[in-house]
Amino acid sequence: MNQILQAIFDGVLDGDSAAVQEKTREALEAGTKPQAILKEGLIAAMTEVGRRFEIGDYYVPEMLVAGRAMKEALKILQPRLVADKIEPIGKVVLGTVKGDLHDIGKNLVAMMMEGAGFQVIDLGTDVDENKFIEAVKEHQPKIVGFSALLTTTMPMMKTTIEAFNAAGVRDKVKVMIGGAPVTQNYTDEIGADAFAPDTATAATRARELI
Ligand code: B1M
Repeated sequence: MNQILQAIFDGVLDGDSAAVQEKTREALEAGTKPQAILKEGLIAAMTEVGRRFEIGDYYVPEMLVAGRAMKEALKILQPRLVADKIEPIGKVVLGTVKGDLHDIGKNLVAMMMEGAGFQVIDLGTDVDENKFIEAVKEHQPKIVGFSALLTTTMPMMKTTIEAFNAAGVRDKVKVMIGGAPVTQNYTDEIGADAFAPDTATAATRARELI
């Protein structure tokens, strides 16, 4: 890893938002690809934050400041990650499921989908099944995406699909799911239409779905 990417990685681990922003700008000016900053700097650091949390080296406050540092850097990267505005090819409603407050991955997926030409309606975090159903009725999207980062909130994806069935809206949309604990097996098990392990795949799958 080059020096600037290493500094971004270290800055996220330290939760040093100012340093991460400065180094992200520096990296872009030096010609580093935004995708490399994202993958090798920011996402790699978040993976390490998660590992440290798991072994008890980090606690929630450390995860929180690391998350904030990453979000600030994403604001700088966003215009470079999202292609120039093109004619929208369809609407996507996105949200993190009920009980879950993680939004960094979802925000990235939103960014990539916008880049792929979708109009994204982002419902935020802690979105219950009724809010998803209301959004489907109001916006009539082609795709609804659920994100979940916790094994305890992942079952809300199933609950939400069941609520879609009960409300008679399931056949009006394609459902895409993703997030760290989500797998293709789980996708098949709950009858979702697509799974994406990362943002690039999410944009590709979304295009395939419509
Ligand atoms: Co939390 N947290 N956290 N956390 N956190 C994890 C998820 C955890 C794995 C850490 C660990 O133990 N190693 C663990 C979950 C364990 C489990 O369930 N098995 C955990 C825990 C336990 C918790 C709390 C319960 C801690 C506590 O309070 N005791 C708590 C829960 C709060 C709640 O949600 N109710 C909690 C809180 C938090 C913070 C608020 C402090 C903060 C979130 C800040 C924020 O999001 N605004 C936080 C963070 C930062 C993390 C880690 C460190 C990083 C998550 C992240 O942003 N990753 C995380 C550890 C880890 O994942 N390594 C952890 C970077 C992001 C780009 O990746 O979100 O996976 P990710 O998204 C990817 C793909 O999954 C995919 O594309 C993205 C890009 O590749 N993707 C989709 C995501 N959504 C998609 C949707 C799609 C398609 C693809 O289609 C619709």
